[in-house]
Formats: sequence, structure tokens, C-alpha cells
Amino acid sequence: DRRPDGWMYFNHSLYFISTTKRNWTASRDYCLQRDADLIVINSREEQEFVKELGADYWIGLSDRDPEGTWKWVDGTNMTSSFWGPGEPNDHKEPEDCVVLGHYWVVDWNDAPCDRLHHWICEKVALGGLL
Ligand code: 2F8
Ligand code: CA
Repeated sequence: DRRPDGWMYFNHSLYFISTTKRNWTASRDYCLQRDADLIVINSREEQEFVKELGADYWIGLSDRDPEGTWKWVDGTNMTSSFWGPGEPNDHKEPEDCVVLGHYWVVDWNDAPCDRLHHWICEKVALGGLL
């Protein structure tokens, strides 16, 4: 359930689910300004949790830096992944950022970073904040 401040608790993290749309960098800036970052999905449990929230969210995964290597915003390499069928595919143009939920596909899609999508921030839930 969402707390009064708009954040939601799951398994030691707090999540913010946006109701507006931004490009990937501006979405990330929103999170950084709130002591958070775009969501890093480390487990199937976390993937299942966020899938419940619906579709069309930027996550903290891109292959811009360095080009061609999928990295999370916390600097870790992508180990487990939940790509939708046929993704990532750089469809018709560079698609260097990742959207969770794309049309009827509930898993990950690489999309152009300048497109507008909702986003999910994540931060560690400190005991005192629960
Ligand atoms: O069918 C998957 C394909 O769908 C769209 O392209 C038609 C997506 N494009 C954008 O989100 C801009 C592709 O990324 C996706 O692979
Ligand atoms: Ca794609």
C-alpha cells in the first residue's frame, strides 16, 4: 500500500510510482533529488512486485555508458534479466533505456531514452522511516 508521502514499502525498499511522464534522464533526476534512484531490479520477487503495479515505467537500466553493455544505475552489471519476447532489439533506432511493461508485454523493453514514460524510484527503507 502507498504511504501518505506517496512511497510504497516492499522487502527493505521504498518505491515511488510516478503518475506523470518524463524522459529517462529527467525521471532519474526526480529520484536523485529525493535520495533515491531509478529502480534496480535484483530478483524475480522484485520483478513480480513491480509487474503488479501496471505498465509503462522507466527502470534504472541502460546501455548508454558504455554503449552496448547493460548496466544498472547503481553501477552493477545486469545479471538476471526479464526481457519481453524479442527484446532488447534497438527497434529502428537506438534504444538504450529500459521500460517495464510495454503494451501487452509485462516484461522489459528497450526504448529510446528521450521518450516520455512513467517511472519508478527506489531507495533503501531505513528502519526509522517505516
Ligand atoms: O514490438 C516491440 C517494439 O514495439 C515498439 O516499436 C514498434 C517499441 N518502440 C518504442 O517503444 C519507441 C520497441 O521498442 C519494441 O521493441
Ligand atoms: Ca525495444
